[in-house]
Formats: sequence, structure tokens, C-alpha cells
Amino acid sequence: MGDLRFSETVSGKIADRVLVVSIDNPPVNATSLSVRAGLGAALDHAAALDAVRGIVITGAGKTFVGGADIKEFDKPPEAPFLPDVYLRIEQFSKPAVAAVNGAALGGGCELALACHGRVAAPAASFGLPEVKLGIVPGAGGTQRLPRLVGIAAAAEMIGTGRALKAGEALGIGLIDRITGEGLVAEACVLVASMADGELRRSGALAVKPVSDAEIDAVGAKILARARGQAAPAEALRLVKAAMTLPFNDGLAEERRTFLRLRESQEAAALRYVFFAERAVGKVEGLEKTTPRNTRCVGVVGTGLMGSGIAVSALNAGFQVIGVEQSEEGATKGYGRIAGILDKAVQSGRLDPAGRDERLGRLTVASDLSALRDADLVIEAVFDDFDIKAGLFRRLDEVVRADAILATNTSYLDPDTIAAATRHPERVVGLHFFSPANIMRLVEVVNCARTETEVLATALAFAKRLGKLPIVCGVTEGFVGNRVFSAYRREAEFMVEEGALPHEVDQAMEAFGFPMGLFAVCDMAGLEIAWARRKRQASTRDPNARYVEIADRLCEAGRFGQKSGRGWYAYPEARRTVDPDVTALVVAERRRKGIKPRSFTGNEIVTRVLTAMAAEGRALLSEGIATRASDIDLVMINGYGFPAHRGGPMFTAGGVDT
Ligand code: T1G
Repeated sequence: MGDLRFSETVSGKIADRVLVVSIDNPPVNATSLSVRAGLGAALDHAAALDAVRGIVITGAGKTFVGGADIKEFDKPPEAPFLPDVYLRIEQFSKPAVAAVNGAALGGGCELALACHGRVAAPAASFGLPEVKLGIVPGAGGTQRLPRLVGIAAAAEMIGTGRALKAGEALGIGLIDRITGEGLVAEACVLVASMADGELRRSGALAVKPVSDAEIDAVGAKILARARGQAAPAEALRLVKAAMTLPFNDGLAEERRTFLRLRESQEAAALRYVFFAERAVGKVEGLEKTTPRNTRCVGVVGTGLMGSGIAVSALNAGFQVIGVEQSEEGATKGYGRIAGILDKAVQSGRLDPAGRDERLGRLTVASDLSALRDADLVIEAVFDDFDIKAGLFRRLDEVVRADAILATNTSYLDPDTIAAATRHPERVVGLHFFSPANIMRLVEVVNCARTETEVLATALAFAKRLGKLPIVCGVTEGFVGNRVFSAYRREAEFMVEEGALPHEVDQAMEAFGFPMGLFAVCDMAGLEIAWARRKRQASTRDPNARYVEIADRLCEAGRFGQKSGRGWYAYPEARRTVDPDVTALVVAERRRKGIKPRSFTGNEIVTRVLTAMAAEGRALLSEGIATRASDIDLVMINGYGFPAHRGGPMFTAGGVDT
């Protein structure tokens, strides 16, 4: 941008006696060493020129500054250090104004906070997402933000790591103004207006004290969601410390905490997850493939899964045609989808205009012929082979030759479903997770005959839904359910050997899972898995170890929460350890002549993780999964594996971090 070069990534130019500094460090203007050095040199330049009455700092491209360079976190920090550069900006004798053109996250938001004024474009956003990386802001965020916006707002923002849009940032006093036109020019005007006045240094502002009760109220929700992670609690502690510690002491304590957490296993795990998520879209063999254009999406079956899928597609701007077996079914399906949108309006996540606009792109018919112009058709009907194969055969007759057929099956073999059609090359698996309008994960199943362009189109479609698409091959249960089955198998082995179901669940919940395995099974219902086990009985390897406790439960009519009892009992819907289950387990051990033993929580967790990782390695060696990190992302985003543990493959140490 500018004709003045301060480093490889920082340049500037003087306009109307203001030094306009631009950070240009693709892809997200991260504050790597070159940026830190460049900002320092820009300050030197502005300080040396009397003609310069202030500086404006902005970012090149669509991002202001995406934060510190996360790739540098595995290396020792190098000077100039970010806190020092920002302290220089804050202490600068001439006004410094941030012209925030896009995302100002982490160190980017802290840069804006260190300036004496902040002007934002409407598309700008502000966030301190460090807790999502297992760390805390390390360049003044925990001490400057509370001084600017108040303790409670700062605690909420830093504790959750959520990004605020420009409007909300203006509302809480984080920025001074929003301008649609001439962002840098507006920032220069603000510099000029400050030039002769007292500069507003965030660090020097008084902190309005709040009661412990007020900050604990904000903290309670954050800590509950943290599930044992260290960073959110540390972030809250530092924000609270802003009320008692002098600014520089607060900065020093923040820096110590940041450097300590940066070395932690949790931070290493969350960094791994960050880059793993950015890798999912890079699929070997698809680099040069252009996805087909998808505008109109068909969803056959608008029950629990289908209605969620339809809402996801509507939220992403697609035209959606749902199909049910009857007029009555179609009316119900439409009602279910509209109901989900209504709930979003009630919770403030959507405005009525947005709902109406989405419903304007929705039709639910009772005849498959309504799908003749669909670009992509997803089936979400009952998970039965004959039903799905029959449906695909009929769809084959109805849809355009270039239309894609996707199956949402969880356990059936999509290759055999594809083989039921005349064009198996246009069949792909899109395995959503319930509720499909909420859950980020989609397993994109590359079937034996799936055409490359079809796979690329399915992947692009899932990305447009804002999902985390993980490409995998065909095997029973794909990646997620296969690894989850290994978890269930090992858990049942330990129950047979002496642990009780609630002990296993307690250990996994202490490890960070929101819910233990047996509680999850009760929530999902035990009868579907039972039916599958019975179907598989004739082909099961007689030499393979098989635990029959779950069968005994089902034979006793214990199908889980919906029947009021399963692995647990649910009086008043409260999960309760049931002595009948303990007795049933003891009887099964006695029947098999097993002498029970006790298990420590650590042993339970280790056995489960080892089994999951072993299954993961099998999936990699079979070529079902292409990256260990994909397996970890599936378990984190589909099965509650705590992200701050990195996933089964990461914890087993089988991955490159
Ligand atoms: N450092 C290094 N690389 C980064 C990066 C970062 N901060 N942010 C993104 N990338 C890479 C990413 O890996 C990908 O690479 C490419 O940029 C595009 O990313 C002191 C210590 C800014 C909203 O947590 O949220 O500041 O795959 O696909 O969808 O207190 O990136 O192309 O090779 O996500 O347009 C805090 C992280 C850091 C923000 C853009 N900051 N980034 O989204 O692109 S800690 C964050 C994002 C910190 C200070 C502390 C998003 C984005 P590749 P992308 P996008």
C-alpha cells in the first residue's frame, strides 16, 4: 500500500500529516515477528517527524489482524514482544487510531485496544478467542478491555472467546464509531480531533468495580461450559485482577499466565484442533476438481434428521424441496421445519424477516417428481436397506442426469445402496449428526463408485452449510460410529471385569466428556443397537469376546430414558444408579465365572482411549480415514470428545502436532 516500508509486512504513507500504517501479512495479517518489528519501526518514523501528528493502523485485505501468529507458538517467543509494542503505541505521544477493516481477533483486538481510538467498518468484528486455544490474551486484553467496557462485559467476551459484530462493539464502548465509507479517512479525522487533546489511554482508565456476585454470575456459565479446561478460569481470574492490581502489575501477571498456558498440553491440543479444522477441506485428488453448482436441494423424509438438514440448507441460502409420502406427511414436515425456525426466532438467533425469507425458499411435496430440477437430493428416511434402495431406484427415474444423490445412512452400506441405481457414480454419503441444524459435523462418504466431481460438490455443499466436512471411505459406521463402537466395547469389557456403568461414566465425564457412554446410550435408546446386534448374531465371530449385559437389559425391557430405565433408572427424569442393573451385571459375571476387580478412573480412561486410538489406526491403515486429525475432529464434533484433549489419536500421541 504505502511507499514507506517498515518491514516485509508493514508499510505506510503519510496523508494529511497522518502516518497511515498498513499490515499486509497474508492470509490473516497475524502479528508475526515481521509485523511486530514493522509496527515498532513505524512508531519510530512517526516519532521522528514533527510533521506527523498521529498514526492510523489498518489491515490489508478482508482481515484487520487475525491475532498472534499461532504457528510461532511452538517456538520460543522472539523480541520485539507484542505487549511491549502495544505499550509503546499506548504510551505514544501522538494519537494512534485503529481503522478496523475486518476481523480484529486476539492480538488484533488487543492492538485496537492499545490505540487511543477505534473506528470500524460495518463488517468488522472484535474478539479475544484465546481461551479456544487453551491460552489467555497475552498482550493486554485482560487488563485494557475491562477498563474500556467494564468487568462483566470483558469477562463474558474473554471467557467465551466469542466475536462481537461492530454494532455490539460500539454498544459496549469498545469502539468509537462505525463508518461505511472512507474508513481510513474517518480514522485520520479522529486523529486530527485528538491531536491537541488528552489522549485516552485504555490502560490508564479506571476500572469500575463490580461485586463478586456479579462477576461470578458471568463466570458460572463460562466455567460450566469449560468442562475442566484451565484457560477460561484463568481468563476470569485475570479480568477480576484488573480491579485490584495496578495496570502494569496486571499486564505482568497476564504475561506470566499466557506463557505458562502456552506450554500446556491443553493449548497444544487446541492448536492441533485449530489447524486440523483448516486442513479438512484439503482433500487429495480434489485439488483441481471444480464442484458443480448447487442451488436447489431436495430432502426426502422431513422427520427429525430431514427437517434439521432442510433448515441447515435454508440457513445457507439454498432453495429446499422436501418430500414426504403423503399430503398429511408433507404438511407435518413443513410444520416441523417451520417450527425449528420459529424456535430460532424466539431465542433471538433469527429475526422474523429471516424466517419468512427462508420459508419463502421452502416447499414440501408429497411426490418425488417435485425433485426433477434439484441439483442435489439427500435422503433421510428410515435406516432400512430396502426402503433406501427402493427410494434411490425411483429417484434415478425422476432427477436430472447430473443431479447428485446423497444418503444420510448411519450404518448401512452406501455402496450397495448406490448399486441399486443406474448411476452409482452420482451417489455419495452425507452423514449428518442430530440435530442436523446444530451439529457441525458431516461425514462425507466417498463410495466405491463416487465420481470425483460428485465428491467435490458434496464437500463444497457441506462447507456452504457451515459444517465441518470430514471425507471418509465406506465401512460399517464410517469413522465416528466405528470408533464409538470401540469405546462402547471397551467400556462393556470393563463392566464385565468389575467396573460399574456409573464408574465408567464418571471417569469419562471427569476426563471432559459432557456425558459418559452408558448415559449417552440411554439417551439414544438401546433398542436400535440391540436390533443390529441380533441381525449380526449369525455372522458374529464366535471366538470374539462378546458382552451380553446390554442384551440382558433390553430383554428386561430397559431401553433407556424413553422407557424410564436402561443402564440407569430415571425417576422424575433424573439419572440414577439402579441396583437392579448392578445385580444384573453381577449375575452376568457369575454366569461367565468372572472374578470382578476394581478400576481407577485413570485406568478406565486409558483403556477407552487406547481402544479408540487402535480403531483409529485401523481406519487409517484401511484407508477409510486419510488423516489422524480427521478422526479426532469427528470424535470431538460428533461424540463429545473434549477438544482440549485433542481427540483419541492426539492423546495416544499418534499424530504430528
Ligand atoms: N496464526 C497463524 N495462522 C492463522 C491464524 C493465526 N492467528 N489465523 C488463521 N490462520 C491461517 C489458517 O491456518 C489458514 O491457513 C489461513 O490462515 C486462513 O484461515 C497475544 C496470543 C481470522 C476469522 O484465534 O479465527 O492472538 O489453512 O481458513 O475462514 O493475545 O482464521 O490456508 O494454510 O480460518 O477467512 C488469536 C484465529 C490467536 C483467530 C479468518 N486469534 N483465526 O477466517 O480463514 S492467539 C485467533 C480465525 C493471540 C494474543 C494471543 C480465522 C479468521 P491455511 P481460515 P477464514
